[in-house]
Amino acid sequence: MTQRWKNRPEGSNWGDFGPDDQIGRMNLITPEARLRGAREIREGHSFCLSLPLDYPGGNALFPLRREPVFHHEPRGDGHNFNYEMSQVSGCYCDVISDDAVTLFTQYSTQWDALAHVGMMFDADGDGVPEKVYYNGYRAGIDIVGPDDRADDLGAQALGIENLAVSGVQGRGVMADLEARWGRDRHLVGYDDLMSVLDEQGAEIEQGDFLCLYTGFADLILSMKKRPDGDVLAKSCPVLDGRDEKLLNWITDSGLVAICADNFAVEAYPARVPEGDSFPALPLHNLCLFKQGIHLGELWYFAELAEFLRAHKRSAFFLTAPPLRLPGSVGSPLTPVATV
Ligand code: UVW
Repeated sequence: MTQRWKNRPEGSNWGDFGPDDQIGRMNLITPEARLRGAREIREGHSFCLSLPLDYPGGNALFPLRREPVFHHEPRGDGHNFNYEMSQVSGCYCDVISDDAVTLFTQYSTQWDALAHVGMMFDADGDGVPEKVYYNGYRAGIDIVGPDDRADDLGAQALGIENLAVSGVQGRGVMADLEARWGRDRHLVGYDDLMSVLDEQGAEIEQGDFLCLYTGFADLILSMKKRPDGDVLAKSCPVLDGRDEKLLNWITDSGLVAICADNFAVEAYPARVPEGDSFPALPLHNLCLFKQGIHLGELWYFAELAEFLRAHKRSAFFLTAPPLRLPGSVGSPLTPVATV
């Protein structure tokens, strides 16, 4: 139990959940918050909130290349696929298939771990900025990359397995941005978001997951694994990470995560890169670095949104654990909504 910082970033909650905390605002998912979510189960229908994990297809969306994008290998070398157990013993009549998958953890429907985005920041107060993550965890010590030449690589702290063991369930609240803007590009700031939530009669309470339906994942599906980056960059409403009022509301709202059906939750790049140093992804900076708010990206909401519209509802019970992948900075997942 040692505090890892002397300087706490302005607008951060570092230390509020303890000096060793690694799950941030997910601490606000209390038994009461889960029960409030469970009370949204009224009809017993459920919806899959994941894209097929071989979507979007290609690399057109990503500022950082994520390769190999998705590689599925039915182990067809005669040992693992359609393997006749009679080869082990003539008495056995079973036939068994195995396979392997290689996938960038942030390629398709995913959670960002708190180890995904940090910042150059002077946490020691010695006047020298260094690479720091949520709650003061350090690059090279806690988040260890190949260049660090250490034995134990990966997120030794803040990895996605911390989220997996916390039990990710609670009340999801949909902000149906697609209903307002369709497939038109629109930068959604605080006033826009509040107006959509008001119109839906939706309210975010402490411990809720905010889910943003923008239509982006539907557009990706329609491109049949050949995503057109230019079209996607000009389509669909997306949060405006430059809007300070929006960022302040996220801080004050008590929400535990923001889950969107687009590739970065916020518009990227947020602004033209010139002048002083600033985060390319200001909403990631607030959420992952300062507040410990997990981000879900490339989720799939079309059928759930249709149901909620038809039933004039906005809330549902959400179950969304990541894979328990030790040391990983993100995870694919298959979230489920129950209504
Ligand atoms: C980046 O593209 C940097 O991150 P994310 O996958 O969180 O959008």
